[in-house]
Amino acid sequence: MPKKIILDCDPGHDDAIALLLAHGSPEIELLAVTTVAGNQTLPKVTRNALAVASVAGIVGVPFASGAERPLIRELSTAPSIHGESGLDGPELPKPTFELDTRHAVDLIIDTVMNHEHGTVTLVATACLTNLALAARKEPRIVDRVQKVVLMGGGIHVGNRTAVAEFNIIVDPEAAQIVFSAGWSVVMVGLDLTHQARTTPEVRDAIAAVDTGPARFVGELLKFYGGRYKAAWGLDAAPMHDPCAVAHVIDPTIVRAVPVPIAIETTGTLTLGMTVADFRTPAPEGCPTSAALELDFDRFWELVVDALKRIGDPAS
Ligand code: PIR
Ligand code: CA
Repeated sequence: MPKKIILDCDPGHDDAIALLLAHGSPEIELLAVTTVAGNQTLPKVTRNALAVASVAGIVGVPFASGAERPLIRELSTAPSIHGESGLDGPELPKPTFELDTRHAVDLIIDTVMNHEHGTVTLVATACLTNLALAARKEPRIVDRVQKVVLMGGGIHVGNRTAVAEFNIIVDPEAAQIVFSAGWSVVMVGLDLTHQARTTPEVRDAIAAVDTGPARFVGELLKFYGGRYKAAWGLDAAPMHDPCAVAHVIDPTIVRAVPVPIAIETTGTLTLGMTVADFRTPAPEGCPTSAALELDFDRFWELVVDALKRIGDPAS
């Protein structure tokens, strides 16, 4: 049985690839896609999600837009990595369908409530505003979802500050709600995603797929890689968001260990830090876990195979 997921995202180059991976993987049934302001403003990331849907030939999946700003703080975006559009590089095709008329929070709630108990996984690759609002608006979803798998945080390293990762620090109060709600949370943070480097061999393997969507990914990687090189001096950019989808596909590829994790919401130097407590073995039933170890070859094989399966939807 494929895993049913809702993807909450802010495309975003790596979000776009996460969406392609989910769509092109038989292990995943994509129930809905929701957007939240983060990498860029809400109208931009929503348009980008629809553009990726049209590149990938996704049809019959509801897309809805959600929170346009964090719960309490001002929105801070990431144009230095993702550009002014949020998805700079390739030409973005026109959407082929319209947004669902519901707010993302209502689409998440309806989708979870309309599926059997314990069958829906929430995959979040952006800040956690929509998930926090959904958990507050309809608390029954907390028990009902199978788990939350999110790209965010980092135990040993940050990217927005020395200790905080972008998706968490943009809306730390939302992250605190999500991490402490009681549902099972798998944190796929920078400890893991910094191992998923887009090496020249990986770029060649994607180029060899030689389809419209694969060329689209190639152009995304060119822009994103260039920005990572300029900002971080890296020759092979880390590919964050698809790692969360890969964990759902096969948890032996993105391996997580149970550990209590709390979110810092008041620190002056540590705001947005994901504080993991490794002092003692995790207590029985610990709801949070952290992904620490990536099977690099099998991860990229998933991405390449998904692109092969997607083929050329336009032709
Ligand atoms: C933000 C991101 C990626 C790189 C930087 N420097 C900033 C976005 C990605 O979309 C991913 O979800 C997460 N936020 C990584 O921090
Ligand atoms: Ca993202």
